[in-house]
Amino acid sequence: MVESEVGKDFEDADDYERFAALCNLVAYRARAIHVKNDNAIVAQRKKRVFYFSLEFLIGPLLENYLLNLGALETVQEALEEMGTSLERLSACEVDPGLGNGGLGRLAACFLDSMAHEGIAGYGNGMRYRYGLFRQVIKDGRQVEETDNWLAKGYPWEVRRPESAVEVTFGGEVMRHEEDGKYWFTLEGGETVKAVPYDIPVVGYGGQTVNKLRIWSAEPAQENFDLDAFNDGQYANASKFRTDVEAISTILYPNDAGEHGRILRLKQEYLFVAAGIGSIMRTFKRENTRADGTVDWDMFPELIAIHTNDTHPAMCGAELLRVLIDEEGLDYDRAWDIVTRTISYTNHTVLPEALEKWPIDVFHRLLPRIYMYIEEIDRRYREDFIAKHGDRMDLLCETAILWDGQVRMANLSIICSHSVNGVAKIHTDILEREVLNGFYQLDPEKFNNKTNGISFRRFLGNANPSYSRLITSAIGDGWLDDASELHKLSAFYKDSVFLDAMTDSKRLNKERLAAYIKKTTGVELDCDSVFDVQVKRFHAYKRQLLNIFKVMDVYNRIVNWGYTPRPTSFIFAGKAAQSYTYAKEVIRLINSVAHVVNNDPRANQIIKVAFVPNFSVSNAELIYPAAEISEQISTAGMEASGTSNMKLMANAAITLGTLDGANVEIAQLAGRDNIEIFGLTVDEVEALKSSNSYFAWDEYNRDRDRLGRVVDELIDGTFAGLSGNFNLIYDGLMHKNDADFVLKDFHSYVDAWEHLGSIYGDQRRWNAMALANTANSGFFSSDRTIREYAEDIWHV
Ligand code: CR6
Repeated sequence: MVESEVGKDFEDADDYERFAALCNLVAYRARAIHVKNDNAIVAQRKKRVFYFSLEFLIGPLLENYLLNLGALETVQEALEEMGTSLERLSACEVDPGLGNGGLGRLAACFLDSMAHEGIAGYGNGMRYRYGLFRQVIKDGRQVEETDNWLAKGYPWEVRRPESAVEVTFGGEVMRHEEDGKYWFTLEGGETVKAVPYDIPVVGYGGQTVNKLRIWSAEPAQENFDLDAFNDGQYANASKFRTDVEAISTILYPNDAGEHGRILRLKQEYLFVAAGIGSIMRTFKRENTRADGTVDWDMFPELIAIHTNDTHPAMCGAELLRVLIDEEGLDYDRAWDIVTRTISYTNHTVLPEALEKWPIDVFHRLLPRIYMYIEEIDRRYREDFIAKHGDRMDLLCETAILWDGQVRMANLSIICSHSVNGVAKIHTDILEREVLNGFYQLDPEKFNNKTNGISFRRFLGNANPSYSRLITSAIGDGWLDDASELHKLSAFYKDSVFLDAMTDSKRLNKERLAAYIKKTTGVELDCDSVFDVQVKRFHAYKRQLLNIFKVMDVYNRIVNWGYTPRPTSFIFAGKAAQSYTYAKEVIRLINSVAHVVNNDPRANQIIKVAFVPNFSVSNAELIYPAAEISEQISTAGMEASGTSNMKLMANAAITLGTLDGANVEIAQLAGRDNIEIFGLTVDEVEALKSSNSYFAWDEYNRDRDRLGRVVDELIDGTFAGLSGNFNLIYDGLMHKNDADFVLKDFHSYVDAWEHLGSIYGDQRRWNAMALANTANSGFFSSDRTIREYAEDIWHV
């Protein structure tokens, strides 16, 4: 294979060439299965699911695909015989940063699970030229560098120019009339070519291979200006190409936040229009009758389109446009097809993340789509007034066009037959508050689908020592069906098993410590507790609360001779490039690390490490080594969270608030096996609505510990690396601590100390940790996908 792939002998090929050849071999096998599956889908008239998402954080694929094809061990052995190793070759794999955080990784886990469940499920996304930025830390600060993930090419993708779709922006809508009939066309505008790249998605068991299709924007015609080029104006000569390609150049680096850029709107329309164009083509090929007519009634029977958050909100309007303008269906029939085909998941309650676009911008960029949105809105209002004329308050809340803006969540909901949240408590909050208007009108449309994760990747591949231990105890059925992990409950009192857990954790801690030493220079003590908070940086996720705890522990060690359980505090995560506050929290963590790690009075007891550039690949080193899982968001703010599930599966004990999926973790693991602290959702709501929370009261109540930590933000204690932290100080003391950091401080530190007191009894600790793994099976994305398949997609 190496010979034919790179034209060299195996001996002469370098690691990358060998790696690429191996990928090609796997992809070759995968594509053969895919073609077979595809033929069967057509023959059996099986329904296909298209998962539209602007983000897919797929991570490295090689080891995962070998595991799924049942070839992991064989390949490992073969490579060793050839004088190399799988570990060495997979180290060459890039980790495509085509997502921000949880939402993007969820989409990738869903692809894996759809393939595992034998569902014909396809991802539809964007092929960004540059992934999310690479984070480096300089003087404690996050610095963003370009992530040129395609520099060496990407061995898993296949370019499919023959399946390109033309997409038009701008232009003018013209009305035509003949014999009393009228219709519209779009004239002029800028037409770009969306070119798909396909990546195979290999399901566990090797029976199903689906694909992820990602789109790249290219000029529709080669508009190269030869005259300009000959004049020496090279940039002008290819300006058009550059403008078009800009559409698929970057992924907006924002997690759960609004993106107010016109290029973002272009991306949203491009991947929607291209995706629907390609679905249409296949549908028509497979459903055109002998007389040339198309069996449109079959459309919702054979196709489900799922919209991941509001980014694909235009799916409804685009499908309507194609069915009416291009296929000649009447409005009512087309609308019926739209609403029976589309479904929508909401991923956040943050008001700033509920996407809105100014009508004038929208109208100029997408005039025909805008007309359809206007029509959807007009009919919605008409129907609303007929049915609930006395509830104009609800109409303000639920209409699409309002206050000069297009409200994308409302568009998504109106075009969908199903709306779901991503954890029980999140769905409750949607129904009760954020989307209450819609819920009152149509409660049947709402349902919950608690998120899930891929156990094969995050336990199977990421944690080989623990996986082997689990498999030796209960067999490897858990890879196929994570609920089998329940069988581990037979080992809660098995001292041999519990001691083996310590050994496995130790190996993982050493592996992570070596990585942290290499990337940051910080040396961790593997006898200390590994306390981990890894996720995007956001005020509501309260990394600030965590570092406050570290500052307090440090103060007490240095001043009061306090000896806590020795602990390594490990942080990782990126902050959106423009999110100054979150970046200041990163700088604070690194500044505290700098002081603590260099203070001989404390550094034998505690250390702080910030792992730069959090990504799927280093996450796979971090989760298995964790012992405490920090899930400390302000109650009511985290829709679900998924690192909480990955850490639970890897036998870390959750220290968390009753927020997002933590609530379900607590129920499943049992309250004795998880440490809950802090305000509840109801308490947070009560404090907010009564305006009875005052940050200064908290500060004054405890000047010795909490007050001191707050003062240290601005008194120079941690200013050594790059200065004080006035912005954070102001947010707490002058803007009254919107995230209740001060309010939850004491119950949080107490809860942490309680965990530290248990840790000394390793068997007790491991039994608790094992109860977490044993009860984590519910959080398999296979389960989540089965629920989507049954309740929403009907496949
Ligand atoms: N930031 C939620 O905040 C959830 C994921 C996946 C998020 C997080 O709690 O687990 O989605 N929301 O459902 C958005 O991105 C809008 C996230 O990743």
